[in-house]
This record gives sequence, C-alpha cells and structure tokens, in this order.
Amino acid sequence: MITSLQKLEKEMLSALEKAQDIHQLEEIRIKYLGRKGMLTAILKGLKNLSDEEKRVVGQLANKIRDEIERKIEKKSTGMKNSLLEKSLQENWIDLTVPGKKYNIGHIHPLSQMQEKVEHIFGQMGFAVMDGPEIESEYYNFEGLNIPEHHPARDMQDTFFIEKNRDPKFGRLVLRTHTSPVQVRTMEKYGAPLRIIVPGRVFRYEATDASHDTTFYQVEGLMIDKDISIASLKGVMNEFLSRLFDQKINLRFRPGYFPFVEPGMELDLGCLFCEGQGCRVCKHTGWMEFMGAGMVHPNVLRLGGIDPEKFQGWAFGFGLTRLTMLKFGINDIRLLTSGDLRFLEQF
Ligand code: FA5
Repeated sequence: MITSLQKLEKEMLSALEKAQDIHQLEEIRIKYLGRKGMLTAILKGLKNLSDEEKRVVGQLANKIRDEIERKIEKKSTGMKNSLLEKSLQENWIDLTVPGKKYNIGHIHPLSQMQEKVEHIFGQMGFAVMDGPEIESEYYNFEGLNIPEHHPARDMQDTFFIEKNRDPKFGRLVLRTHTSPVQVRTMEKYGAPLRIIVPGRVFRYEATDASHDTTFYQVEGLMIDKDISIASLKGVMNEFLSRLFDQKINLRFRPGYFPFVEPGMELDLGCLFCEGQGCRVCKHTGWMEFMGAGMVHPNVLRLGGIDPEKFQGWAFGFGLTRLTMLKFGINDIRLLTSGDLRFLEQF
C-alpha cells in the first residue's frame, strides 16, 4: 500500500511538472484528488485496514494529498499571475489619456433664426401657429381668393402630388406659402387674432443663389377692430430693430397679392451699404423683404369672419432669406445642403 502510494505521488508530481496551463492543472486535480480520484479511492479503502496500518497509510496519504494540493495551488497562482501580466502588457490602457471628444450637434441656423423670430413676436403678444406642409388646393389657393384659372396662380409654381380632385378641396399640393394657415386659423379661432406661422414651403423653381425649391417663410396675421397698416409698420419696425440690434429703415410700396387689398411689398434699407447702394441691393439702397397688405374681405368671409366688423393685415417674409442676411450667407442652397463644413460655422 505504501509503495503504491509513493508511486502515485511520483506520478502526480511528474504530471504536475508537465502541466502547461490552468486547464491541465484542473484535470490533474480531478484525476487524483477529485471525488472519484485515485488518491481519494485509496483514502476510502483505509477502512479495510488494521488500526495500525490505517494510522501509517492514512498519515502518508493525507501528507501526499496536502502536498499535491499545495503544489497545484502554487502553480495555478503562478500561472494566473503570468496570464494577467501578459494580458496587461498586451492590452495596456493608459488611464491618463484624455477621453475621445464626441461632436454633439447644434441648432441649425434656420432654426436659430426661427427661435429668435418666435421670441420677439411672442413678446409682442403673437401666438405661434402651425399648419400642414401637404396642403389642399383649396387652402393654398381658393381660400386665399385665388380661383382655379386666375393668372395669379402662375406666381407660385406648385408641386401637385395628387391627380384626383376633391369637389371642395381640390388636389393635394406641397404648400407654396404659409398663407393657407391664415384661413385655417380664422376658421378655427375666429376674430380677434394675432399670430405668426413659421414653416417650410415648396416651389417648383429653378434654383440659384437666392432661390430654392424648399425654403422657410413666416406668415403674420393680425385681425381686430380698427386695425391699419400703421400698426403693421410699428410691429415690423420693432421686430427688425430687435432682430438686427440696430435701427432699420423700412419702405412700403404697392404690390399685388390676391389675398390682400391694398397689397404692398416691404423693403429694408440695405444692411450691407446702409442705403448708399451696393451689389447686394443692386445699387438701389433697398432690399425686398416681404409681401403684406390688408386682408381681403373675401378671405375674411371665407375664414368665417365678418369684414364689416373686423379687419386686419397679413404679411409673409422669407425666413431663409432673413437668415442669409443675418449670417452673411451668399448662397441659399448651402442651408439645405447638410454640409457640415458650412453648418459648423454657426
Ligand atoms: C408670398 O408667398 C405671400 N404668401 C406673402 C404674403 C403674405 C403677401 C401675406 C401678403 C400677405 P412671395 O411669393 O413674394 O409671397 O414670397 C414671400 C417671400 O418668400 C419672398 O419675399 C422671399 O423672401 C421668399 N421667397 C419666395 N420665393 C423664394 C424662393 N424660391 N427661395 C427662397 N425664398 C423665396
């Protein structure tokens, strides 16, 4: 018994010597010391021996088991340490290196401008309204006093997106201006009204540096008793001076839009040459800014408002053009290009 124990010890020691990794060590532990291991079997067989043999063989077997367990433990700790060291060397991380900087986006210049416009008008008591970009022919044209065969329809080249014509609302179109929201708001809230409508509009146009097929407008509408163009001039003076942080010269001149009577255009004293005349203002000293006028009685009627009791003015300006002016952008197409080299400048 003693001889076979010593033989087993040798065998185990040599197996331990040869073990290359933690898995092999574990296999050795199971093979010899596990529940069904060879040394365990010898220890279990002690019960058949005499008391004296039990003592001697038992002591030796326990000694061998303790020794092997210690050696397995020692070798396994050594292996784990060198594995850790190797992995530290291979996957070394310098915790002091500053982290990667992630670029977070920022507000698009058009939206920055829209926020400013809403803020200033908001402080003057105007509510901000919204309307559908896919609009019916009725709200885009008829409701604004532009009948089907009226030549004024040619002023705004339209994207028609539906062939079938609804008897009342006509075909669906991409709205060509924010003016349809005038009628929608009158129908919904009646008079009095004091609103602005910033929004995206679409026209089937050849593009150039100042014309795009998709751009933004801001509509304004004020309806009450005893409203005149004088209050429009006051509101626009206040709005533009606050927006540009300087006094702006304004000029009204006659203009035609079927939904206003009288209709007019509002020009700004050129911001680039202060009215002296330059390339931007085509040497006139003035820049076209928006269409406006007193809301046509037909439009008030179509919106359900009695023109004998209420009147008001409306305006519509190009938010995109205003953004170009404010930020000194010389090509409108850059604003919808999605080019980060351009956008990151604002
Ligand atoms: C209109 O759209 C009228 N609805 C404005 C209006 C409202 C008049 C209320 C009276 C009462 P107009 O087509 O002129 O008008 O366009 C208004 C503004 O939109 C222009 O002054 C210009 O700043 C801008 N705009 C027009 N076409 C383009 C385009 N293709 N690209 C960029 N901006 C444009």
